[in-house]
Amino acid sequence: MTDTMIARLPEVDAFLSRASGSFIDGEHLSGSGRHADIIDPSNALSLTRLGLADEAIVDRAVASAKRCFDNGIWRGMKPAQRERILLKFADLVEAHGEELAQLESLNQGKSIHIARMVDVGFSVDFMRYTAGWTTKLEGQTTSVSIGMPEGAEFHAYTLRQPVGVVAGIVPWNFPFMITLWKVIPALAAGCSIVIKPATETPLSALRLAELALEAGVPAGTFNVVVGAGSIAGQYLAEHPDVRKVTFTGSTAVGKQIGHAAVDHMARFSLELGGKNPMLVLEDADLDKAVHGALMAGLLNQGQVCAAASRFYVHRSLHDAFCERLHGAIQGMSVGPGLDPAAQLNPLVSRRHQQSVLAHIERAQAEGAKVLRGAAVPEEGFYVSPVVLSGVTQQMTVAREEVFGPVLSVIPFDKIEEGLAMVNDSDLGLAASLWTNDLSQAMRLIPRIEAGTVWVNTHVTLDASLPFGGVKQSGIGREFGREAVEACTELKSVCIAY
Ligand code: TAP
Repeated sequence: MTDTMIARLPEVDAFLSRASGSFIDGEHLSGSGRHADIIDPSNALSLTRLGLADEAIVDRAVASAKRCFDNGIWRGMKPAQRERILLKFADLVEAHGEELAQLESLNQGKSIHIARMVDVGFSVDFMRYTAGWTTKLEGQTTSVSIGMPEGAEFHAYTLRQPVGVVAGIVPWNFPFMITLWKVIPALAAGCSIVIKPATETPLSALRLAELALEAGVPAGTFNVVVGAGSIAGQYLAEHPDVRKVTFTGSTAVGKQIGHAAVDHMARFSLELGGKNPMLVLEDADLDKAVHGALMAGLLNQGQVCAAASRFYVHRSLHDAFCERLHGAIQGMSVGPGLDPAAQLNPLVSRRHQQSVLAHIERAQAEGAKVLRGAAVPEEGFYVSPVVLSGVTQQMTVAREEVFGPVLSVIPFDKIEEGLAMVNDSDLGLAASLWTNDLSQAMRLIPRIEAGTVWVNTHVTLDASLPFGGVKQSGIGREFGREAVEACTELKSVCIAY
């Protein structure tokens, strides 16, 4: 650990003493009587204690969102006015960027650099881009051929209308950013929203709800319920007044949410993580591939749905690739997120730390060779990163999402063999291909089973590029026009004259 920790801003401490639980109708609300400590993953100490929502509090949040939707206070505004408010919200997030980055780093454990650049920096771009769709949603006129009654003429068109109350259920790996991925498309479409953050990481969503209010988003349009997934989350997904559920998290919970949504015919989108491969061809630039692998595998300690965790490397590069990855992870400095010199930070929780350690033990027991990284402190939820060599497709670590700093390397000889292993997964969120052979890349891209394929890069997202999975990685897309349209219903109108 280094002695370069940055000082906490007074605004962070002020927020920690102000937050009390959920945020409904523009006010903090302490909850049902049950409480949870919100933990700093670097030392396992409590940052604050929040009241937890039960079903009655979820009812209040949904009722507040529905009231705002029904009275048209938000959706009835001129689109340009809503766009201006969302842009002001983005300006406020930018102006409070350091405070928000510190809050996210403290609660999630992540590096302050990532919190500043990715969580806040990317989110501000995302907010501005998505706010722009507010004024660009449109239907179409269609050329109908209706033949009766005789002599009648018709004018027909489609109308895009906000779907109603949206429920957003958010995980703990990028709580700030993923909250905004749910909130901004919903608000741009004219919906109101109830966010349920992960119980471990609710702080940034609560602060965002305050800033939205300050920007002019009417009270009740953006509510946050802090409560257990099995109680508040499930009840929210099942709520008859919720018209769309958007979820990011595990495949198992995603399926339950999909079923709950279908039961009351709510629309739903599910972003369910991945077991994402990197395919390094014989001609690849090894320096770039190693650098890319470290970035793709260890960003946020590997707690990234799009992280690379299976590395298929041509046999001619395999040993050098493993050696260089191993060298890099041994030399990493370790410390809390608020230590700018730390390259490796704690995982989000004791529960998740134990799950990742169990995956590493199991991989070793199944025959993988474990190349360990820098030593980590016992205090806090750290896991030393590992490179696993000698991994086979059948091993659990090659098949299940670990969501931690665990890089499994598997050699291949023929491209077809590498491609077959890339596609040999139930999951299909993202993949990357490393080669300088343009024709090879162009031939392989359509054959890779993933929602996103990167070439010579990995985990590079943009607000304009739809993001989501195929196979067990989910249904629907975040970002771009698709994310906003997914918060609308298409109405067909046919006028006889
Ligand atoms: P999940 O259980 O899927 O949690 C994600 C969100 O769903 C949290 O807000 C959680 O609330 C809520 N939730 C849990 N059970 C629910 C239910 N029955 N109905 C409605 N909402 C519910 O993820 P996890 O257990 O925290 O992590 C498990 C694994 O999921 C990880 O190891 C990783 O493999 C994967 N994961 C993937 C992603 C992405 S980005 N795709 C993100 C996180 C985790 P609580 O926090 O209160 O439980």
